[in-house]
Amino acid sequence: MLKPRSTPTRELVNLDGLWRFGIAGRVQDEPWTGRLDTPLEAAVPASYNDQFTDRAIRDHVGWVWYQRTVRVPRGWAGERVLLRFDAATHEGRVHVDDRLVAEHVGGYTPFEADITDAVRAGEEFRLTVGVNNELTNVTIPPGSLTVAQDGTRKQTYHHDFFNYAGLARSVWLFSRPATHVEDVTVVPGVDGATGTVDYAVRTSAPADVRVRALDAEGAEVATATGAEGTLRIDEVHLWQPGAAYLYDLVVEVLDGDTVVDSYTEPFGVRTVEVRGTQFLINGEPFYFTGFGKHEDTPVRGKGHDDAYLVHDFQLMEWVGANSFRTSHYPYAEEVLEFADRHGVVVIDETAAVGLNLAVQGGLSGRGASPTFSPETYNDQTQAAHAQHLRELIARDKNHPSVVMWCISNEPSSSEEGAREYFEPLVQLTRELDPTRPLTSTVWLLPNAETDLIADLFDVISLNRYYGWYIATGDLETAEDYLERDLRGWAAKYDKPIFMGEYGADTVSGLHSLWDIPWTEEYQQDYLDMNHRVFDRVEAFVGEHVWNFADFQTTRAIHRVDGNKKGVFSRDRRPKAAAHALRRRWLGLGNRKPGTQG
Ligand code: GCB
Repeated sequence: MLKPRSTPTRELVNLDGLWRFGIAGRVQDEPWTGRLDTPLEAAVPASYNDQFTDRAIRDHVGWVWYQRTVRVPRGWAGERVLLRFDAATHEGRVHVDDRLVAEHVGGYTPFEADITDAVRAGEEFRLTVGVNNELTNVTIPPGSLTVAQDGTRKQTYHHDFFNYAGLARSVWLFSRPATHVEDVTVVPGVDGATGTVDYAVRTSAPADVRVRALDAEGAEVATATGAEGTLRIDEVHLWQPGAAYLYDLVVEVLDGDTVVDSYTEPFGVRTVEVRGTQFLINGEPFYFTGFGKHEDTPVRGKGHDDAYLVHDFQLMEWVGANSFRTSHYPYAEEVLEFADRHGVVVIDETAAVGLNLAVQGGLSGRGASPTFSPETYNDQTQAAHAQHLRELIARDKNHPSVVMWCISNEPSSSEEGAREYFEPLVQLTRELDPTRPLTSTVWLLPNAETDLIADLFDVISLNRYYGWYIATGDLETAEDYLERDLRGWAAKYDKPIFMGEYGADTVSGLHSLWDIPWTEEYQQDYLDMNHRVFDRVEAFVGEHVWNFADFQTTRAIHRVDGNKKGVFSRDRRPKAAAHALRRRWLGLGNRKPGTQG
């Protein structure tokens, strides 16, 4: 789905700001039929949970309502008028005045509604949006929902991060010509010094199409007509990790000589390939350094914030990180665009976190339910996962920063049914995007012998906590376990091995002379131990520390005011480990430590 942009034929109005807000049960029934009966206002974009002092709002399970009035610009008569929600977490229902105009399930991908027939240029309408935060066995991410006899809804989670919800990303009103560009796909390639750009344009109705590639200075470097084709860019300027370069693809829909729609999609020319145990970008071995992140800040929750965006990327550059993973859901599009412009490499992850009842069962002492079964994660879950993959790839396929899809985090990959669940999803992802490698992270228990799905993927991504959850506080034993584990995978598979997560909770400012978990010294020693092992394993292609920053977690997990595995605190101050990582990562030049540049 194309990002709404202002172009010569399209206009855009941002609807962020303060909206009337209330939770179901405290506002009238059918709140879209009139003015929302509430004293509250909530900021958009931001999760609603932490904006208020009321626990009933923070922990609310079910629908909440947002409302504002919107005026359609008077010059839009004759244009199609659309609403676009960058995200409604996890389900959205949109009403224009009394009319339902859109419903969408999935909290981290955008959706739009053509409201032309419901509004008039120059006039106002009432926009009411319901957002539901419930997670069940058939949502992505999944959760468990129980309803008590008195109707109280209780939500439990299969992930540790707080279930921030609401309108955490921007809302837009935009105009589009009736005959327009619906979609653009750009697949770059390299042929010697020439860039090849396969493009495909979908229009809303049969029409002539012209495309022009402009370089960063705006000079036209290639042009073609037709909805599909290949552009050739001589002396191409590659998009490189750490040295971004973007072209623009200007797509025009023509009626004779008249341009009826114009849309500009930025793109980069780079290649990605897995060959043997190497991960190649532009034909060069690439070594990932960086983090698993979260969209998480005080007060805003998962709300997108440009200041944090800039600051987080500054910190990543400062520490020498060349990449990050959008753990555990697709991030705001602004984040990927920023990564595109600044040469930061992204592993783009779906929201499929928690397809794993083995972890929960073990911890609760109730015994594990089977993860994949008609009562638990079933065909409907798989269909929701497939739909999520379609929406993610439709949104992010043209970002040069995205070098790999991570289709799930820590599923129960050694359990019966895992293969049947994942094989069709892997196949679907490869059909949707034949150009990017695929991975899925492996949780701490399956090893090379017990895992049932690793062969389906191109890169083996391991999340390992030896020295934290296993062999806690005993880094010698942890080192031995880790090395044996990694060598097991290296012996079995001729594939790159990547550490998707490794980390130790650390309270900023807590120090000790001794090797004591939770201290800043322990976090450093823990990371050093991991790095010693990584550097001994040849197939190793990168390391993403868990996590970039401390983040808020759900109540039902043993944490001290959130997950403290951040290398930076939640307010982005460096722990000692940040300085140690900086010493290791700066100057690596995207190369594995110890290899020649
Ligand atoms: C994991 C999960 C991540 C958790 C982390 C932890 O394996 O992927 O979401 O936050 O462990 O700190 O326990």
